[in-house]
Amino acid sequence: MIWDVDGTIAETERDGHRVAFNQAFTGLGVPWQWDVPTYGRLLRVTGGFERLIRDMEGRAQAPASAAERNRLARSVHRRKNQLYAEIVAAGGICIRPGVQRLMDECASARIALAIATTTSRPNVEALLSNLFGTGWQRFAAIVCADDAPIKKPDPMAYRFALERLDIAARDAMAVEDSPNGLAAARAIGIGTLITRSEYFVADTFPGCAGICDDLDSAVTWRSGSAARTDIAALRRMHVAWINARSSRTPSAPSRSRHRPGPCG
Ligand code: XBP
Ligand code: MG
Repeated sequence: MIWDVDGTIAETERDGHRVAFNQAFTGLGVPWQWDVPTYGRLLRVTGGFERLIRDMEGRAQAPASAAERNRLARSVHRRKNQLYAEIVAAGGICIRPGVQRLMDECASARIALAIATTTSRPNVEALLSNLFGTGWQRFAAIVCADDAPIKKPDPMAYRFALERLDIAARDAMAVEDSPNGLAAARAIGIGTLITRSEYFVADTFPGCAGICDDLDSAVTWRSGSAARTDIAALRRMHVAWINARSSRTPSAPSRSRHRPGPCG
């Protein structure tokens, strides 16, 4: 199970990263703020640094030269990450429903857990150590923006996670909350469960393996549904997704070459 972080494990964006960006703007004398809808539009750009650059391209108050905008984005992003860590340490970000339970179920079933995120490592470490304590080292692979600089929707983070886990794409499942995250996992053939987050609640997610409002709520997939996402639901969803892919892709590896994976 390869987990996205922001929006999937916790609702980090509106009350975490966005608030920290605004505090950094104020502290550094940057004359603008990001309100909730503005940040929602900017979230289509993955990566906090890239988000800053994209926003400045359309702002009259932003520095004129690309070099100056780059410099400003670097210092805002650095300060934002410090402030984000403070928000997390103060208990400002909670784990989403069902995440801890499903991770524990995976661990009991000896299903490896991994992380594939476009977020910088310090933010991932701040969040996971706060949510999971010392147990956050339970992940067999953690791929962050620092490891995979080409960000989602590029599949680089997922490719590196598969390499570190030493498994094939069809033997993994991803858990994501955003269209860019789904596109990244799908691009290398990983079946993806969508757990809707507040900023992507209106998206439709064509091509996902399954979808739910959160992991403790009803989950549906191509040929079934369950009251919540547990290991049994994941296995059935994964099989349905593999079967649907095989019927669309005649050249897919035959069943005899399929190594049994975590979800069937
Ligand atoms: C997460 C991101 C990140 C976070 C902020 O996307 O796009 O940019 O918003 O973190 P995903 P950084 O959930 O798809 O991985 O400031 O460290 O980039
Ligand atoms: Mg996300």
